[in-house]
Amino acid sequence: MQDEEACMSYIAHILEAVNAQLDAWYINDSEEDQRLPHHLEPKLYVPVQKLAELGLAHWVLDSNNYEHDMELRKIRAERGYTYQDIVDIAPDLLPNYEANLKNFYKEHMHADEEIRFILAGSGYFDVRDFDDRWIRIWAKKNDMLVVPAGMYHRFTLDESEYIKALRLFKGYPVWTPHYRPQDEHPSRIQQITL
Ligand code: KMT
Repeated sequence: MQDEEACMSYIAHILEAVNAQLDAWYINDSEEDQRLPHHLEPKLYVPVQKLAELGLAHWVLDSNNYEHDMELRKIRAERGYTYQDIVDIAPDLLPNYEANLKNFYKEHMHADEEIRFILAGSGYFDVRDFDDRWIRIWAKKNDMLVVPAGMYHRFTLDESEYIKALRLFKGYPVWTPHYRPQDEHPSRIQQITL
């Protein structure tokens, strides 16, 4: 029975991965609560191919089994992700929650990739397209996302106000945000000359 359940859960995961579409859309510039979806009117969704063209990588993995997941092991080995830790973000879990959420939401880039595997909850990663327009990516449980080095982005919780994510990194982790503008930063120059 247990084997059967495990098998069904595995098949469900494969089907989900095959149909993997990351929910993403262009947003308005309203000053309303950042946790709202901020859709344009009418809504304008962004296909996953467009995200790939921007350099974003995405997988749907099995977060319930991430410690033993072979696909995750393969990605870590191939891309050199040697470090990992877990971050839990919610009003009652994160000290100085409102201030921290504001900081995550300030437009910035990093010198390295930002790799997040969502283990529970959900949140919005906003990234700039090549025309400098914001695309909102709704990252949910089982989504693994790589924001390339040098890409302007920001993060906010959504209305559920909870996310738990595995953070991965190549080597010793450096989380430093470099706030816009960063026109002279080598990672920024490399990103725009892709
Ligand atoms: C971080 O480093 O904690 C973040 O980038 C916030 C988003 S992680 C879901």
